[in-house]
Amino acid sequence: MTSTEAFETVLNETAKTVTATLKDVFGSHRLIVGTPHRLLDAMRHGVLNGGKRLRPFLVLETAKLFSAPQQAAMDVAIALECIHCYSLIHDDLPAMDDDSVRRGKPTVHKAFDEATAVLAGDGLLTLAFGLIAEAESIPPAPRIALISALSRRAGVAGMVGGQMLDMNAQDHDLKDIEITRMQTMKTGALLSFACEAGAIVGGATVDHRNRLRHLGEVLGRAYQLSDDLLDETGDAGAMGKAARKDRGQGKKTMVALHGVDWAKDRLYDLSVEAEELLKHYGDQATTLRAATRYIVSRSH
Ligand code: GRG
Repeated sequence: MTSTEAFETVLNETAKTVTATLKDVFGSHRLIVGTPHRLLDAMRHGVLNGGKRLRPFLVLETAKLFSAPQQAAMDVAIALECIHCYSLIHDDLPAMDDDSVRRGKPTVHKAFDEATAVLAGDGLLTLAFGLIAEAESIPPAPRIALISALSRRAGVAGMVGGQMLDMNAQDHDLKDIEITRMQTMKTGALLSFACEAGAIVGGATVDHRNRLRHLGEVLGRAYQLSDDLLDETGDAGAMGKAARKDRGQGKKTMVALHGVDWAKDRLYDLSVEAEELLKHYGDQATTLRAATRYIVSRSH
């Protein structure tokens, strides 16, 4: 078994636990009472449809560095996955990326309709903040810190703003620095929240919070770069080679701008930067090191 395969096994195990917890949340009294059936079904479709659960995994693993209570870490991990799934539902809409398949299944607007998909995304976004606000596993001060950090990272100066920059970029060429900014906001912001959240629930110092936020940013850049490399070179993964290449056509990416070899060198630089940050945590960070290698190597 290669180290990537070993890591995928660990990631899959975590994904199963996260999905089981999400099933509990979406079958709970809190959601069933008062939510229109069709809306709840659409939200379930957008959340319980597979997915690697990478963001929850990062919350849970970084929380372990500080021996944070597992329930507290899981509560944040679930909220973050709700936000990620909302972003995918909206990203797939005809007004945005116009995709009909997500995680191997029909997108929410295909399985339901566009208005329901918009509302399902809205429902998941607002639910996420409610789940953290009501999480009794987390004391009030870190709860507020989490809500504040998540609102910044998921919002207009984070993921939503990054998506706006991406939409604006459809009709004109972007410079290197503009692509980096857009991707840091669109993809990096939630990953940086995931890593920092572990430090927040673990009651860690500001230095740890900053370091782990930085780690998340580095992982976000690496994740986006490897995703763009997969689009450029095509890959016979879940999506299939032709679909991958087709999806990558005309996209404003660093790989399109600088080429495949440049991107591979940059991925190596990012893995070194992540290793440096993880050195502070010694053997406790073994799984996070494996996560870094997985993110960097999934495109080659
Ligand atoms: C609509 C506000 C709004 C934001 C959309 C998530 C997003 C922002 C856009 C997705 C665009 C994209 C292809 C980004 C690259 C990173 C990536 C591959 C995200 C998909 O996340 P994964 O790989 O997916 O973690 P799973 O399905 O495993 O959860």
